[in-house]
Amino acid sequence: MKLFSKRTTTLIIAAGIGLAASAGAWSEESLQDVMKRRDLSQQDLMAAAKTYVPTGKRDEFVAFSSGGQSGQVIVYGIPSMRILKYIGVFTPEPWQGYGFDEESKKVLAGGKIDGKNITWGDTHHPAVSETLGKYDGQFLFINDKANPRLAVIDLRDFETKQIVVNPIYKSEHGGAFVTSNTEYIIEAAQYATPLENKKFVPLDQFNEKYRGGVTYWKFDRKAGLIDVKKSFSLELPPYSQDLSDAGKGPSDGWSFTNSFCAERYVGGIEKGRPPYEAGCSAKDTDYLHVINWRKAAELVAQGKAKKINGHDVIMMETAIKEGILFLVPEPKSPHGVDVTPDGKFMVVAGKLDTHVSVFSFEKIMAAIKAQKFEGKDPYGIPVIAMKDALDKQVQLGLGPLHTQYDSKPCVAYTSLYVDSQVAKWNYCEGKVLDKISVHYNIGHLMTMEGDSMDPKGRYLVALNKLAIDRFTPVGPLHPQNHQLIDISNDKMHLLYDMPIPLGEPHYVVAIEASKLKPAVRYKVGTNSRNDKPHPGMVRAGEEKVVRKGSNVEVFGTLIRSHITPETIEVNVGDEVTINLTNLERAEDETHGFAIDTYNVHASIEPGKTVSLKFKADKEGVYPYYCTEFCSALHLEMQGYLLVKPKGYKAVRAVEQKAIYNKADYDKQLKKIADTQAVIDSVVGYITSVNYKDFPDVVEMVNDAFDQLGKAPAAKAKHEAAAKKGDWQNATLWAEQVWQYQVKTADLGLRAKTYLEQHNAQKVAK
Ligand code: K7E
Ligand code: CUA
Repeated sequence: MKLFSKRTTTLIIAAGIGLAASAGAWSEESLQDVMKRRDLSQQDLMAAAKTYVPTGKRDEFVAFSSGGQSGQVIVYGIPSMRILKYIGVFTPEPWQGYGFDEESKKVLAGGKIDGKNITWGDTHHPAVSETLGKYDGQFLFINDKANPRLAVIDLRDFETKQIVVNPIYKSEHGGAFVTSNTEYIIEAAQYATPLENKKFVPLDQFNEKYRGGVTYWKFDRKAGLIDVKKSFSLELPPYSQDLSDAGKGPSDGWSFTNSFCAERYVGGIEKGRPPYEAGCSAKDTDYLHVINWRKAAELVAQGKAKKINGHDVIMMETAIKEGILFLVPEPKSPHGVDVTPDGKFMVVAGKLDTHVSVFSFEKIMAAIKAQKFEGKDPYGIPVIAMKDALDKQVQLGLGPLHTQYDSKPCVAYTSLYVDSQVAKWNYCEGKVLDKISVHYNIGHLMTMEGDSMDPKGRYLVALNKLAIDRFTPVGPLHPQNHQLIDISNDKMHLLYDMPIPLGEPHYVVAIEASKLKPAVRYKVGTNSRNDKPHPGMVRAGEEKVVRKGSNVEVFGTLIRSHITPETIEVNVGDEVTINLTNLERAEDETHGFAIDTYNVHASIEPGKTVSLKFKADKEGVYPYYCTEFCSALHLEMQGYLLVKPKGYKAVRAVEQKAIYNKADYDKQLKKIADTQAVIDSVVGYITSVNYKDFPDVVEMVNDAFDQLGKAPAAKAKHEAAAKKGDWQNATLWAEQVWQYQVKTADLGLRAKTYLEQHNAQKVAK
């Protein structure tokens, strides 16, 4: 697209007026007319008013949703439910260049298992980092159930920085859950396997050789990374550990992990054995694992762990002897275990039981202190009787799964999978307060900061597995349905249905938007994936191509509207590395970079440096271009990669026929003078107000002057050419001066608009 000419613009406006007139004066429709035409009730209008975020306004909360099988994270706003971003995590994501530039490939390579590239993930549970049990908005963690991995996302730039592979599991589900100060990120195994897992072990040795476990990944907040060496695990029985939660307040230092199939049943329907589903739910109870992680960490420091696959594991024998591991029977096939905001209770919901069980941390501690156990499990772990640990059970409905909390004391919400309902109830008094139907089959639910010590109430999102009859059909595979529910009153009200078309999200967390402080730009030359200066970075004017044998390394830059260099010549068979730095300081001035055939793409946000690597194994002509519509001359942001055949010799240099004359040159000079007048007036305005109080504007102004600072060199060139009567080069270099001016003016106008909108004040000169 080129800029519209005046004539086209006039035509478009004229056409617009004609359309409005023929459609019968839409603007004169009343609210009642619209309600009638669109068949809307008063309730619909109320829901719309509660969720609609007008242009220019923003959401109160930001949600981070697991992207399920997409291996990504979905970011959306609440209450508008507008999607803001997809974050590539376990899966390549081309828009962000994730998995296509060298820096992000390195992050993904952290997720290789036994040298195998795994380019998808089954993300289940995101967790925001916490300080003193409250969301601090600094980091996000998410697990991959299919391949036992955990990822770290930095919320300064919403980029994935690290993927770690669990060294002893083959699947995991009870992650990511953080301890109160994000000392550790908890991850529990799901399907039991031998922990070394190097050799074949037949299923008939399930009870003896197969194991579960819980891993505590140590988080180094300063580095923003998991410290693999300081992380450890606990060996657990092969009970199919499920969801976990960390204690808080009085229960800080402890963690809780559910299990299902404590029967340790091994199926084999094809051999005539009853299937897993029958064998795994035969007993009335499974086990809640109660673990003192703080003491466990001390034991590891004292050298009491065993190294398995190079990783510290506290064996069951040690855990029992040291008194850090206990079991509590819980109604069969439980799913969620959710610690209350005050840290006093653990709410467990069993899929096959109509009750939620509220366990008391105080009672559990009393039983441990008195050494009051009803017995031991087959591995010798002390078992606390259910009645000695239980505070109460509350009947909620069919298929309770997960629980979240309100800002109002004692108020909890539990999802009912089979009933397709959300139950609101009071866990102090043990009574049901309200129920609302959802469409259909809810898994997790989520309230604002509702798993922290400081829930914010207001909204609840129901994450429904089925979306029957809610959306326009799009084939047999339906989108998922996130339903927004108003919980600010006694009765719950359904506000909005949001289709999620990327995978099956299992869990979502939402944080107050004001707690997030994302950056707008990087320090020039930053490798965003490790936050360090990138060795491939160059500044304007320093661009170069370095050849060492058959290795060609390009050090290039991008700024509106050119890529430097504009031609890259290599020989067939060369190993090519292209480093690119985006020199822009202006907000949202991202450039993309793509070369056809070689499967490379980069997203280079202001200040970022990336490198792209490929082998130029086929001679030919390969255009490269910027993939973001960054400016009026974006299409001209282009160049050629020329892969020359063996032994090629250039015959002559590129020559272009002269087409400009003195009149053209004079026209250019006039254009430059006019544009300068615009720049002067904008600069006059900006410097007349307190623009220095607005860091974003300061960046734009710096950027603008950076552009204008390049004009004198081009001016010298056009003047020198004009002196010699070389009108061709004089005209083109004058055009280049104007290009710098246009970019300056563009930034200046943006700065001016920003200042006006933010009520900048006049300053004394
Ligand atoms: Cu219930 Cu993986 Cu938390 Cu799905 S999980 S719903
Ligand atoms: Cu840069 Cu388009």
